[in-house]
Amino acid sequence: QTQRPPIVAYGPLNPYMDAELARRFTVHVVAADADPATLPPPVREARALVSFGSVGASAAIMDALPKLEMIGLFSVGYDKVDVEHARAKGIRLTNTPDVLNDDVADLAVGLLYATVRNMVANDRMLRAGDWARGTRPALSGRVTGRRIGILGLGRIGRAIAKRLEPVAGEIIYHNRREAADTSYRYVADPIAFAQQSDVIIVATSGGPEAAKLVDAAMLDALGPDGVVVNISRGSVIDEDALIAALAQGRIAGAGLDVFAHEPHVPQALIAMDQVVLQPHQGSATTHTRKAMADLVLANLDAWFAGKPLLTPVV
Ligand code: 8YV
Repeated sequence: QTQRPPIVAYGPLNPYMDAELARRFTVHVVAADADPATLPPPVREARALVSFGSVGASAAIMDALPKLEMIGLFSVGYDKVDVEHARAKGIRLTNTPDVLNDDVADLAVGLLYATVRNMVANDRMLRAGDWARGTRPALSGRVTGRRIGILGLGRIGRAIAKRLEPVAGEIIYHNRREAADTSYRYVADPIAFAQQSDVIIVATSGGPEAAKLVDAAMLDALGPDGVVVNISRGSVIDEDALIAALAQGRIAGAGLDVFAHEPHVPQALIAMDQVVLQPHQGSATTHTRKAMADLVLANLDAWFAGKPLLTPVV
């Protein structure tokens, strides 16, 4: 039997992934918050690094692993990877696009309905016995007929738009550039986009270009009946501005799967009934997490067999 190549895995990831990695490699599991400078010599032999969205790969971990050839990321988003550093060092990077589109889009649509129809607040009041005691739940807004603004019409944004097409009044989108292959209406100016949207669904990739793209001005343009759903990255929304807009009724509600400082969620959001919160669950189905793991493994297998990477970023 040939020697199994050494790799580092931030983790543990999930049982399936951990077992499949262990069959192929000598795996050094490293805690996400470990100081790369203190990694012992055997770990420094690693030829690949497996990581996930919220940890990514810093310049420091790349520098601490002198034999690192590739990074297999267990997420589509690579905003926590120092991509320029990887490029400069000739380290390849792969992610997991497409396999998670459907489940992330499903969660976005679920969050939209749950938020607009007050489903979670009503569930809480029923469980508390208020309905039985005669409290009449407040009437809610509606989804059907409303103008849906997709912020970031990429792979996931399109999957969301497709699901909402049968019920939306109109679907519009804002990207940095107009997309060639869509009939949805493009709105180039972010404020005009928010003004024309009843609901904004954030589906753009994270990273510095999109940081705090949804700010106080955009929320005010969305207006008091407006709802924000975010399944992308918490960094895309100015979280303090969002909390202020919700608290002052300048927008109606929010459905959030992602936050600026996960797993920390501001107490102000937790206390709000007009907000539906999820602990970053977009891709978190058994089906999709296996598909993501298989894609990471296929990229690693390709690399160590000298074949082209399946889903390269760098
Ligand atoms: C997860 C994600 O956070 O793919 C992404 O960009 O945000 C997620 O699927 C995650 O990295 C899974 O471990």
